[in-house]
Order: sequence, then C-alpha cells, then structure tokens
Amino acid sequence: MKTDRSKKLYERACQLMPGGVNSPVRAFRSVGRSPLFIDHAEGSRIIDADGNIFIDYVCSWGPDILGHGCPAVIRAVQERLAHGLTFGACHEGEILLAEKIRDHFPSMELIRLVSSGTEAVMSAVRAARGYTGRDFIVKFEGCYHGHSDGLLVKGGSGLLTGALPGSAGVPSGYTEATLLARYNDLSSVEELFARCGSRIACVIVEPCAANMGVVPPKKGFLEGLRSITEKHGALLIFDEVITGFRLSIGGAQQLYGVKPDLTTLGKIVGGGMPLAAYGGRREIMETVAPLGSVYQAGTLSGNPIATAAGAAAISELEKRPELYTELEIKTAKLEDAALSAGLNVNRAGSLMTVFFTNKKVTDYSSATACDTEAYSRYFGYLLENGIYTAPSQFEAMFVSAAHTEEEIEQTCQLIKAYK
Ligand code: HOZ
Repeated sequence: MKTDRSKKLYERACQLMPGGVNSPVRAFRSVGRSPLFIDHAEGSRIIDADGNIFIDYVCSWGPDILGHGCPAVIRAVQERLAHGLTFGACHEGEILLAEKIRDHFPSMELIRLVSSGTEAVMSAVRAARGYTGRDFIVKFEGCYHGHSDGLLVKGGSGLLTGALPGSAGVPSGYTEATLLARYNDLSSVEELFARCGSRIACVIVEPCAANMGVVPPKKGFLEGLRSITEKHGALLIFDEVITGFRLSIGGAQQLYGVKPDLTTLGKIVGGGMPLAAYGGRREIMETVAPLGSVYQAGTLSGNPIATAAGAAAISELEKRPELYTELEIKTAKLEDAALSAGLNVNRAGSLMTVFFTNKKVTDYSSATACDTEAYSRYFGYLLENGIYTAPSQFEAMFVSAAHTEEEIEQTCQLIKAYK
C-alpha cells in the first residue's frame, strides 16, 4: 500500500495542527500508524491521497448511513447553495427538518437545532439543570457525550483511545457535580440516588453505548433508568448522537421502547453536514431562551445547507423502510464471520465492534481489559487488504446502505481468514 502522499500531507499538517489532526482519534496513534489523508469518497468507498481505495466501515463515524455522496442529499445541498450559505435568521428549512425529527422522535416535543453533538449534549444538560434546579448529573463510565467540560470524566471514544481518564484544562469544580455509574449496572445508579437523589438533575446515557466499542444495554437497564429517574424527579437524557436514525428510524428509544425526557441527536440528522439537535418534553424545553432563562445560542445553528442535507437524508430513510432490515442482515453477516474466526463481537443493528478479549464486554472495565495491540494488528491487516475500520478498539464499525453484497462477502472472507 503506497502512503507517500499521505505521509507528506501529515508532515505538513503537523506543522499547523496539534498532532496534525482536527479530532484526536483520526490520528491513528493508538494503532501505531500515521493517518491516511482522504481525497474523496463515493458510496461505500473512500479513496486516499495516494489513490488507495478502501471499503469504508467508518462512514464518517456514523453520518453516512446512505453511503457517501447519496445523490438525493447532494441534490438538496446543491439546490440550497444557490440561495446563500448562512443567514443567521429564521428560514423554512429549519421547520422542515424539525418536523421530520419530531415525526420519528415523538418524545422531542420541542427541538433546538445546533451544530455539533457536543453542543447538543452540553445544552441538554443545561436545560435539565435549569428545569430541575439541581446541579448533579449522572453519567456512565465509558460513555462519551462530546468534549464539554463537565462530561469529560471517564469518557469513551478518544479518551479511551488515548487512555485518558479525563482531560487537562478542566477545573475540578467543573466535574465535581458529575457522578459516575457503571453501564448496565442499575445498582450503581441506585447507590448514587440513595446518597444524593434530591440533588441529581439528570441521568445521561448512550442507550446503546458505542464509544467504548459497541455495548448494548442489558434487558431492563434502560427501563430501570427510567423508573429510578422518575422516582427521584430527575430527568433521563438519551444521547442518541450515534444511535438516532441508526438503530431504527426512531433511534434506540423506538427500538427499546423507552421514552426519555430529553434526547440529543447528531451525525445522521445532519446528512453529513455539521448539524445536531436536542429536544424533549415541552415544559422542559420551554426553559430554553427566549422562552425561559436557560441560555444557548449559535450563529450557524439551523444552517440552511445543513438543514437541507439533514431533511434530504431523513426523507431517503423514510422512502426505504426495508433499509434497516437490510443493514441488520449485512452487519449480522460480518458478525458471523468474526465469530467463526473466533473473535469476540458485540453488535446492535448496523453497529458492531470486534473486541480483543476473551470475556463478554458489557461495561467500561470489560472494554478496557481488551488487548489494544491485538486490535492494532487486526486493524492493520484489514487496512492492508482494502478495508477501512475505526483506528481504535473503542469505536464502532458502521455499515451503510451503499455496502454491496459483494463487498460484505469480500470483508467476511478477509475476517474469516484472520489469524
Ligand atoms: N467522536 C468520534 C468518535 N466517536 C470521532 C470523530 C472524529 O475523529 O472525526
């Protein structure tokens, strides 16, 4: 595999950006390589600056459920482009997208559009605190909710990749109100509520964790969170930045049948553009300015190009109800291939992770017991054979509508041959 051009670009990038990147996981450090620079992407493939072609199972970390450059999304963007890039003012496209979101996430009675998943989560937590008048929040070890100060405690994704328990630059006062529980362990949540239930504003959770690798909720876990929070007058926030429009068109809450008070969305909802959303029960969202005293704003919030892309992507998903079954079938084939190679796999719908450990991965401590060097070898093997997967043990593999039967079969053969 030729990497001369990527290497040269990386050297230049390192002169300009920390670690040569704009987001740490993509630096490939945890897999002991230097990053590939992508030139373009089409359907299920990405092509790097050296002309290497890969079947892409990162899919921009989730947004590209329809594959890269879905014609309907590109058309919608091109049509909007002619009308201006940003207004910083109200426009109909925001309403069209918000209506679509509410159609599929009826728990989101009022919605605010923002520009990134981090912003959505930070704002939802603020709304939960504003509504309840309480300060504490409960998050789970290994769940990642973006990089806002109070949530950078035992997070997943890049924090796990870099083996960091938290982040420098966050004053301890900012995380003192963040209480940690164990994923899939209701007793750890009950203990926190027994100690300080009247001070807890919310429990925030990835309803299917995907930032310590994929870790589905055990039966009864989400229902348990629902009843504990209700009992104590705290709110339940589902961070569906990854699972929204991915596990089903109505996300994890539709799939698992548990209704949160607040939901955050990102990735697919923006159709590949920088857009995210938070929303929930009307009376909670009415605390957000200008209706209420919880402040949150953004120049590019509800950007017309991004709303057009998001609405077009969701329209495509609506037109293809069979798509979720097809994604499930394709990903189950990859899962079977990994199992037959003796690998340890977790899968939820079209999200999957191969873990290098002998034990079942159900939470942070079982995820962090994985052999990350073994993952690096597996990653390198796939990459050298034309398969692009996440450059970290603690991320998901994403399957899209654009992956063909042949590509899935080719990937399965490679996985089965892995020694
Ligand atoms: N937070 C993303 C993974 N869960 C990484 C995004 C990126 O590096 O582009």
